[in-house]
Amino acid sequence: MERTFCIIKPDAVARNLQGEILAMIQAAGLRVVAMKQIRMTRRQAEGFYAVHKERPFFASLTEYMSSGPVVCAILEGDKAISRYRELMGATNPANAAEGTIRKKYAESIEANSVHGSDAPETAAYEMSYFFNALEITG
Ligand code: FUP
Repeated sequence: MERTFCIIKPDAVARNLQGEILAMIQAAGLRVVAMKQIRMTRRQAEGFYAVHKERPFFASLTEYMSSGPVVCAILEGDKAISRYRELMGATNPANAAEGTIRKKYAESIEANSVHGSDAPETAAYEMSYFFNALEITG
């Protein structure tokens, strides 16, 4: 069993798509073991994306991620990290495969509807950034 961290981003929450995206995640066999809807401050978004702070898109990305509410969740399952990445699709929706969340819902490379951890180390950091032990159920 493996856990990964997921965000349903502001563009998707603004379009009331939380339920449809969670349905795709659950249909893929991933289980939700923690979940909440929050709105990040600019500073909190900068901390979350600290790994990208030298990238040209950092300012725009952190402004966007703090522009409205998001749903944060921890997903559990066999090979959860790679299975959820596959379900999300490519970062740029123009390159995302049919049947993926980004192909179906993403608006642009920035407003791309969902986030998912890319490795066990980033998953651990991201889960602990948003959830404490009491908020994670077995
Ligand atoms: P991903 O893991 O698919 O979310 O993609 P990255 O970690 O490469 O990028 C993180 C986020 O930065 C993306 F979800 C959207 C944003 N981004 C841009 O806004 N412009 C880019 O050129 C690349 C990424």
